[in-house]
Amino acid sequence: MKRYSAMSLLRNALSHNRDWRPAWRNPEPKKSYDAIIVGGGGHGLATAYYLARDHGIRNVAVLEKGWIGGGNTGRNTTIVRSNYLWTEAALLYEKSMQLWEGLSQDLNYNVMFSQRGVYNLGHSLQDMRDIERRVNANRLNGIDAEVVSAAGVKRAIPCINTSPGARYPILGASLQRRAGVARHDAVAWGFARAADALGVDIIEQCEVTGIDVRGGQAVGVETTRGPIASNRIGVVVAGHASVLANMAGLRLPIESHPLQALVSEPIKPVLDTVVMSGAVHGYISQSDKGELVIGAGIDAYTGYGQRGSFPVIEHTLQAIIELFPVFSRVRMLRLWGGIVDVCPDACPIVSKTPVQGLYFNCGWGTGGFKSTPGSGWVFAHTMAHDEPHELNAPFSLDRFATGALIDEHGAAAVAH
Ligand code: FAD
Ligand code: PYC
Repeated sequence: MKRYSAMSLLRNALSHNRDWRPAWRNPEPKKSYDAIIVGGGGHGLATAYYLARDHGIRNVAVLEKGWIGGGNTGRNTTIVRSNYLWTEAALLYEKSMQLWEGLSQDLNYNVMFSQRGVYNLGHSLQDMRDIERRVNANRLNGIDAEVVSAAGVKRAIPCINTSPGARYPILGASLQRRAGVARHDAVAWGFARAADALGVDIIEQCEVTGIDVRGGQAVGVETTRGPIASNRIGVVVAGHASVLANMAGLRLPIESHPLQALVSEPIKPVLDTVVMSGAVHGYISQSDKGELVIGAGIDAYTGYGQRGSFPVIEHTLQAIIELFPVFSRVRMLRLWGGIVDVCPDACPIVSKTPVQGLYFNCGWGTGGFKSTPGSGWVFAHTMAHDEPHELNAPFSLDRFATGALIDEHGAAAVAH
């Protein structure tokens, strides 16, 4: 892979970037592929990368209806952590965390993974009991986690309000020090460039409009750029999972909801960690540009609009000001929404389907950015072997028939 030196950057700048090669090609779709990935978000691109790198399946197309990373990947608030309660979920997210820790080196692309820690605040005795239970469960699974007192929270985050007189007093928190944030666009671009270098065709402006199934076997897709054949199709379209499932005659236990986020005007560095509160219901970090990155819960209604309603924004900012009265005069700069795909147990589906050769990876809801590399890694395994990896076997579709649900609502952090 080509590395750019300071001299070559200077040469490119002086030549108005005339000789600068695009980071990935812009190929015409072929008539058929060994594997098709529908959806060019982080998860789809990661799947293509690991299919090519680890399983030698390189004749792969990623079909994206818009531009890569233009879905939830480019709209999320980038919190990465692995402090889930149940062993099945904890191990899956921890696999992802370990991949994050080497990702910039793997991809030769700086994804700006910053392990600045994530605090989950407790505001009642019951919150603190839940926090202790989760910290203990995490440690039993080999995941770093600790309980921090209110005084410890104040020492680490001087501008937070830990007054015992607050409406929701902070009694303590869980802390995962290896958790943090990353640069969302860079994750999509890094996986795209690395997958392209291994021969994967990334095809943007190519919407899948139908899935062809013959005799119970997936044989290809209809797209806005013509039909494309393949007997191995992975669908990774987040908020549109039910729409794609419907094309193959399947129904998924997924609801699609808007989830919003907003950023403030840039201010000087005041917050060098990530703070989340399930009870007050808001979360906040500060970006490298100085903007406060803020979010809360989903909009309760279902829909496909990439925007939400004003009451949720008002509630979100009330929560943040409750925790940080000092931010009450900071002005908000912009807000946006994505469409998240929510499962009844707040856990994903990474699974084979009743249609042979058709695989779905969805249901990550409000928390799938953190799992981008891990999700791609297990999904590539599932598609390559036609069998789930042991890490994603518990996340198969059949859990909704057997009842083996993995309830992670408590760790999902953003209520849904
Ligand atoms: P996407 O990035 O949405 O990719 C799916 C792609 O499929 C899209 O690009 C879309 O255009 C494409 N597509 C859809 N239909 C078709 C079609 N018919 N044909 C071709 N392509 C199609 N998670 C965290 O872990 N931490 C967070 O802090 C966090 N914050 C969030 C904040 C917000 C506001 C939102 C909206 C989400 C947040 N999430 C967070 C969740 C996270 O963003 C998602 O779970 C994750 O990014 C999903 O990645 P993906 O690649 O599956 O989906
Ligand atoms: O899953 O950690 C998370 C998260 C934070 C904000 C949205 N999702």
